Amino acid sequence: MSQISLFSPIQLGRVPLENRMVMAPMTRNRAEQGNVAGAMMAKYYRQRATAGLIITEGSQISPQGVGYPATPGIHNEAQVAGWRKVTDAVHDAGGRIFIQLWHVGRISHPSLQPDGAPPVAPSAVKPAGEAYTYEGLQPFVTPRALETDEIRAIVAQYAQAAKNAQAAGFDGAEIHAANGYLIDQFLRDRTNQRNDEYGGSLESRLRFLTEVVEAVIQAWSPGHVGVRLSPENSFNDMADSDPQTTFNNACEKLGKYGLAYLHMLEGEMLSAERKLDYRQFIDRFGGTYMANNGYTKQTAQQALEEHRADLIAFGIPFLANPDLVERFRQDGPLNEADQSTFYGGDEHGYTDYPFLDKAQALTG
Ligand code: 8OZ
Repeated sequence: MSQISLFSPIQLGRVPLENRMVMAPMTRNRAEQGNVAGAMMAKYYRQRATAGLIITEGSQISPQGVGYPATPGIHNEAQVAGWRKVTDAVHDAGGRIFIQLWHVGRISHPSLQPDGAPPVAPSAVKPAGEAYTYEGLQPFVTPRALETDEIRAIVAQYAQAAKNAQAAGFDGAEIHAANGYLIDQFLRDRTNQRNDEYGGSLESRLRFLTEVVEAVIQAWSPGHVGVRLSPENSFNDMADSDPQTTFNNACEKLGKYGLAYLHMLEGEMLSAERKLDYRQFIDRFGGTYMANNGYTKQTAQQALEEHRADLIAFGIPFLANPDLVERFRQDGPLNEADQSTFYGGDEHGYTDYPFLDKAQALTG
């Protein structure tokens, strides 16, 4: 019997992939003026096109969705044209690429918002901590709770962003419902204290997610759409009183749409520990499951063999090793990631990580 390996192909919804190694979405703060993807981003993603699938950094669905400097958007023509350079570069190198659709909700700052307005959220609950702004770190402010009608308008913006992504040449879209951003703020009860149809009961907390999913699959097709969740990640001051139940229900609902995949950030960001029972999430979803967070070649291979995942998303390893697939194939050495160049800056720490094969670096 042939073993499933990281290097075996897989059909991801409507999209065939050459291997099961996914480049995880990572914010790199290198968009150009107007939050437009430029040539430097096209080069970075092209260098990583041997991943079975690339998932881009979060890309805002609206000006209100912005939470960090120099992060790309997908809500106007210039941004679509910018991303077209990226998708062309990746496709030219034989890769596949999904865009991650993002609205940060309360994880923003008036200085990043249209007209200097406060950020929006399900409820007026201020996150602990500080926002990354163009003027440096500044304390978070109390967000404004969205009106019910505004929520419906944001759902429509997700659908439009998916159409824009299609026009930009992406192979699909991942809905970012993880890590304490807007959709996650609706899912978890620390941040959702509403008592309309979008909060109160668990059923109501799940409504915004399911409406966004329904709008996006209608705009594109279920086989081109994935969703990312992070049930126990406390990043961005998040918590839920009963995460196993909340996310069991979310996974069961998501399982009914025939999505391309469910992408799970397991555990706390950058930790190997898992407190929740992910088997319950996998079984309730029932479709293609992409695991993420702290996997090595060995633990990834083991997860595939034990049917704890169908694909593995690698973040920092892909950031620092454009040819991670080849390095894993050869059991080659890995470059070390330079944390000081993760967020913002130029080509340094972005497009200058070396390839094993120096000739490849020149054409990359
Ligand atoms: C780290 C720094 C900035 C943004 C996420 C988009 O957690 C992010 C992010 C992570 O999904």
